[in-house]
Amino acid sequence: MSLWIYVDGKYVSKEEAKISVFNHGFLYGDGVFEGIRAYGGKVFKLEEHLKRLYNSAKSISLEIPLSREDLREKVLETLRKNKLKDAYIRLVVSRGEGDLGLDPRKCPHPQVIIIAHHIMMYSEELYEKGLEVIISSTRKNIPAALDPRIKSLNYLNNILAKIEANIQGASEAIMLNKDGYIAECTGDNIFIVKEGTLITPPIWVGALEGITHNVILKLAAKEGIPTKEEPFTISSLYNSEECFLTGTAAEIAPVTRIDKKIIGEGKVGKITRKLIKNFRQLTQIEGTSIY
Ligand code: PXG
Repeated sequence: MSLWIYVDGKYVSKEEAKISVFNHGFLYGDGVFEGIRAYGGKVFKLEEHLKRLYNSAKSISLEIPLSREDLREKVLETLRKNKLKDAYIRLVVSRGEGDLGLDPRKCPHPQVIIIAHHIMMYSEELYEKGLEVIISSTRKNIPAALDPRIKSLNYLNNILAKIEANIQGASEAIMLNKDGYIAECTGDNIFIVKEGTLITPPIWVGALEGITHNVILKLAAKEGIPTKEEPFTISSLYNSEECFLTGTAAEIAPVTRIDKKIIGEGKVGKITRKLIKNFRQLTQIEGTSIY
């Protein structure tokens, strides 16, 4: 059975889903995107993802050619068309087709693409054992150049960090901001536990305001786990009791080794386990119904 992909108002098969070589998303990384998940027939945090998409688009002066209500409906329709209940949804809005020249005025029709498929970031074994990650030498973009809050199609510095992780045989790369504070990973936010307190870098350090990150802060508060949004350094990270990453694709991924150093007791920590359990429960009960 073919996969149906929404491209500019039409559903086309995976084989037919093509974009122009003059699309500025392709030529210049000029566009925005979202990665969304559906669990058991419900889309998790759909409104939050749509809000972030429209905010990212506004920040780059990109007008999404659909209202938020229409786009929400198209996301749900794409899932129904593909008969999906558990899925990964990639929503891409690019500047659209233009010419060889970066002036966005040459692109009169921004393009909307919705792909709904499956995703598997890490094996179940890695979630049990914990990930081995590295600290990358590639820094985050400074907000004055490209604000990390914008979920744009420009992921090159994150990709460079990911290549460093690949070379070192690690699953992920932690990225620092220009001042050496821990910011986030290539596609995930980061949390540590210190003396029982859950700590995550404030968004201004240079991270995307992760939707999973915000869910975790709320779940921790509900459990009575103290939380703090506070900048921290490499040394604090190495000496943390627990560490985990959060993202729509990775969900909650425990980290047990950083730069070959063992974190805490070298296994998935108690607070991490609790939050994974609560997160999984939440994804099963909350969300926008597809059917
Ligand atoms: N930081 C960055 C740089 C991201 O790209 C997150 C943090 C986590 O945000 P959410 O809202 O997802 O909790 C992201 C999210 C992919 C993929 O295909 C990437 C993300 C999400 C889903 C899929 O690599 N990045």
